[in-house]
Amino acid sequence: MTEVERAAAIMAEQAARGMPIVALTGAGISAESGVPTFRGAGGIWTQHDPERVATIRGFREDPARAWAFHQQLRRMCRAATPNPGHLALAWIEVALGDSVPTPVITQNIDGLHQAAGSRDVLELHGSALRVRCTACDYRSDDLPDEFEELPPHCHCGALLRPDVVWFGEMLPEATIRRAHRWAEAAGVMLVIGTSATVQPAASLPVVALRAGAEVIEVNPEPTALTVMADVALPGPAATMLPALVSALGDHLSGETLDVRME
Ligand code: BV8
Ligand code: ZN
Repeated sequence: MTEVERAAAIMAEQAARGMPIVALTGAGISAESGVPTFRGAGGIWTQHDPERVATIRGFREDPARAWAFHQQLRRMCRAATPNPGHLALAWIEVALGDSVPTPVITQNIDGLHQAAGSRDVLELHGSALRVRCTACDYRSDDLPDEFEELPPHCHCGALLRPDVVWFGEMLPEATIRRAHRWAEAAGVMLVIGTSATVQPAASLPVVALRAGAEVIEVNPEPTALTVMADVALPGPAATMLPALVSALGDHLSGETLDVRME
């Protein structure tokens, strides 16, 4: 039995018991959509100092500089389309139907899971596509990518900011609470494309393991989680996840789930 088949058998068994199949994703699942990862070769943090562009202090120091970075990020996210990895997760949701919860907890801010059709996406770090006011409760996810002047201002006169969670900022309370609950309830946690370095997201797989979930990691590189995972699938998400879904199909209603990923 290959590791992909073993992972599929674990998912099928947990799904048959109605146990949630919870995905936790990081920047790696969007790599094959052309959105660069943050760490590792060519990562965003090798070209930009997160202190200056991804902290509230850096924003306050020079909002135009932070906005120039985020404007670039927004452009890349807007230009990206879901890859077979995103589509495979949306397929799992369809294939398992309403009787098995399949939430997607993501650290990503690119909106690609929603674009792929996943319906229960928890955005731990917000969205690069959404903008909010630093003073009033204005929020929008359809402002133009190119603002005439940087930094952009709200109609109330205050500065606008990307609706993302910067380092040192709290995650949206309700979202991280729900993510914790899913980690505790999970039958399986698929941990895909994350270096498992940023807290508190990186603690979710440990919460799941402690609560008795089986953890399947999809990542071409080993991470701190790999030794703890029940199955490690060492490859890119856009290849591994469709293979996993096809193997899962062999277990569901007996025929191969023909997951055509065009
Ligand atoms: C918080 C928005 C409470 C950015 C991001 C000391 C001082 C202050 C804080 C801390 C501290 N020590 C720890 C902390 C907490 C800090 C933290 O964890 N720091 C780390 C770096 C040590 N966390 C926080 O600050 C969080 N808030 O804790 O508040 C608090 C407050 C004050 C003090 C203490 C606590 C907020 C965290 C959120 C930060 N915002 N993004 C923006 O857009 O402006 S984080 C950033 O990292 C992205 O969101 C990203 O998603 C996230 C995690 O990275 P990954 O997704 O894992 O991506 P990465 O590039 O790292 O890895 C990619 C992986 O994919 C690799 O493993 C690679 O092998 C793999 N891969 C590559 N290709 C593929 C692939 N996998 C599959 N397929 C492929 N094809
Ligand atoms: Zn305002």
